[in-house]
Amino acid sequence: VTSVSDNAASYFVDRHIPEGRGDKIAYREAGTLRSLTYQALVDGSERVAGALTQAGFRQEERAAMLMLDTVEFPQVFFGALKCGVVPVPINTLLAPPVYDSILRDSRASILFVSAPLYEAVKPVLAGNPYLRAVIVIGGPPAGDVHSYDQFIAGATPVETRPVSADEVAFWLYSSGSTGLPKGVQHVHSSLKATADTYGAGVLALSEGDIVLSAAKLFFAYGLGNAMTFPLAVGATTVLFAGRPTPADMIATLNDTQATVFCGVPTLYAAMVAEMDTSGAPDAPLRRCISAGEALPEDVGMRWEAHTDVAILDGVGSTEMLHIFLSNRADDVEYGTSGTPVPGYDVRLVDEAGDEVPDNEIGELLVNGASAAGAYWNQRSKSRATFEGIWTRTGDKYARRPDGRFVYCGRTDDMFKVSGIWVSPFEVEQALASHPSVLEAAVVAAKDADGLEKPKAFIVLSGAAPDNVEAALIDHVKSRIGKWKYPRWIEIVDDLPKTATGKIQRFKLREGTA
Ligand code: 3SK
Repeated sequence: VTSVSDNAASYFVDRHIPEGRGDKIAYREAGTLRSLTYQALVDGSERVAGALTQAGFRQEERAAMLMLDTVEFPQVFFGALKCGVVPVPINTLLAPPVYDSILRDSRASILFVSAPLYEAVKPVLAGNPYLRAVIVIGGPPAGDVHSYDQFIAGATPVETRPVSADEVAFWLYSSGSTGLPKGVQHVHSSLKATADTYGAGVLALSEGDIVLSAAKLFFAYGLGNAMTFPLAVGATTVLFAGRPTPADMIATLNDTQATVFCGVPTLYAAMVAEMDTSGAPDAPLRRCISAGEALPEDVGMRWEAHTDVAILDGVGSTEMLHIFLSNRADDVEYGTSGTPVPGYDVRLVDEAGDEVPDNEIGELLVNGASAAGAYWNQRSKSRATFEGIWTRTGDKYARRPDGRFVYCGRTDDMFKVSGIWVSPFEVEQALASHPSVLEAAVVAAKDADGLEKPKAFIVLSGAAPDNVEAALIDHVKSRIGKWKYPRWIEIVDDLPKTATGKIQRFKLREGTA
């Protein structure tokens, strides 16, 4: 059974016109004069749907989106949803080989790319067998590449088409422990499920809110914060397209008078340090949230001392689309991930699958309506993660007798930097491809704020060349992505290994190698 109202675009976009919000600003870009009313979002997304349809793109084909957070992002995302094309937002910080792998894996037939990101993806376009069109946002057309303005110019608008609530709406790519990204498939109803649970129950936005999310729209956390949650209530979202430096975030809070701020621990730590010298923003903040990695207690307390607003730390995943465990505005305990968000059930299990008692560590499993169906074309990984109604998170937690959950690490060696997954294996492979490196091992180490960053142990292939550390850092950035480079490099004679030759990363972590 299909219906127009089951298309997520109907609830998040179209509904605002009969509800009288046509003239209200849905999006405003920080630092530019560009904004988008709810009416312009409806019209723009219908034009994108028309342009896609008239250019021959069909239901279920994938539209890759390598896009900055600008007003075109929601128009392309919902335009695709409206005509049944599946948008695939992609992390904008990756390197060409990873773009190549995602574009091939998804078999995207059209790519929307923001002009400043075009050079990063250009090297992999010519050899791609699936792409039939590349649309550049904010750039002039050249050769086979069309400009966005040109693409939508003559399009006849297409209204939201009926879909089934269970139909795949969009994909997000999530890093895996082998470093190969997996396409996480989400259905139309998942977007509203996160808005009805975390959005309504924890964030509790209202129409008068102005939301600023430092987490970008390509990331599940940012997609909820800056798209579905504000659109669910008819609020206004501020889009910040650049790198969110602490000074820029404070200035943007001031300029836009934002009421809600969504950050990640690394940024909160840097903003707190900035506020120690330059003072707190004077925006009327009423909600601040954090996810991506555990928020250090000290960072939460210092932020609250500066702003008088608590940070609600929570945990979510790309597979569950948004946050399912969180602190609440009237019940914050820093150093914990809080309690299950209403609408989600969680269990902690041991390796045999049996529930563990309070205060014992188990793997966190979660059940909720926003769970993804599967990873695209990855049967065994899908089966290992999506077990009936339960989704395995790979996170180890302990539940305290008061019901709060305390993060205890990962079941694998993965860790997060600024809220985005890093696979040690992937960084090691990038390091090992440098001619000066014989072997490499990477573990998470804590910085001065207690936040995890990659640390590399390197066995050199010969005498150390000058500035080998800087050369290795540049090499990693250019191969796998800008945030994954090792912040510390230690040159060692050999690496600790098991009898079968596996690196014993735990020894490096503990300093017992
Ligand atoms: O990392 C998280 O905690 C998170 C939160 C919301 C959505 C997605 C993710 C990965």
